[in-house]
Amino acid sequence: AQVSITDSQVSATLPSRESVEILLHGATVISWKDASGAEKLWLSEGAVLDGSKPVRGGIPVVFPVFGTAPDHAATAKLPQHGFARSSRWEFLGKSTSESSGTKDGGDSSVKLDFGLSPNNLSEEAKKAWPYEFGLIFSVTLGREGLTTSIVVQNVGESVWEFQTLMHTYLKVKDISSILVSGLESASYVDKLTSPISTNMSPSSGNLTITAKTDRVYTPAGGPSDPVTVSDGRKKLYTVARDNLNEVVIWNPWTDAKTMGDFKPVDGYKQMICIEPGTVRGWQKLEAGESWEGGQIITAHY
Ligand code: TA6
Repeated sequence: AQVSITDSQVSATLPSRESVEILLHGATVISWKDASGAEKLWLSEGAVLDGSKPVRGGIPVVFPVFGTAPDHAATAKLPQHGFARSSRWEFLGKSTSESSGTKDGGDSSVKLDFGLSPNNLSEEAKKAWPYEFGLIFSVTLGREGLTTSIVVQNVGESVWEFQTLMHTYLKVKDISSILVSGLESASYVDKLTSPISTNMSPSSGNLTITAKTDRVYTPAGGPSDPVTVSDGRKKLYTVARDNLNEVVIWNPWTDAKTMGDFKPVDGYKQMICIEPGTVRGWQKLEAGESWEGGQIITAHY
């Protein structure tokens, strides 16, 4: 694999031509292309990439809180979705693997590791969340897909708790023909109702996106049931989870026009956010403990 490192990003390309680009800002994956060069992630044309704000698109890393949690004392003072996506991470290194099956030889996958700890945080973030933590975010580019995983370590003396989520913007041709399956008989929180309601999704049928959608699903099958995004009968993506109990489905629909960095304003027709995470309740970490979770995205086209 070819890996190039600049002051702002790390890029990797496999011998079979798949590629990935990750900004050190937020350890945000901003591009994932298949062997033909087709981009799989949606990135706003108005995305700010200079580190001054979270990236609108790609795969922002959400930690230690999903959304805002005004009634959760430890994270109430943090910005929406926490500080991980707004901090400058360190590139820790790469490792490649060569599966015997590679016909043309060469690496069949490359793993890129990124680290975040308190000394990477702004003073205000450290004051707002004064816990001794370590994060390792890994991006593994393979021939069939992309895996992103996070290891959360409590390197301090006191217990603390967190939420984490991978806020993945998947690229689609036309949202009006998209079907999402794998959420049958899952309970979900609909964030667009007030008061916020908890519902059961139908035991059959696919979810279609025909308006603004913002739902936190907890699939009944546990933290590994895959979610599949199809365009009509054609499978586009399968998103499997590892130790992440929830998956958030979001599309801003015409509210996109209220977000200055969401460009073009009708770009919501070309994206769907499928966001694996652990966001209902809090993961508790005792001193010295660590926790891992991840997503495995397979692109079928
Ligand atoms: O994942 C869905 C969500 O929580 C939505 O409620 C919306 O706020 C979206 O994240 C984007 O949040 P952001 O802070 O990136 O604008």
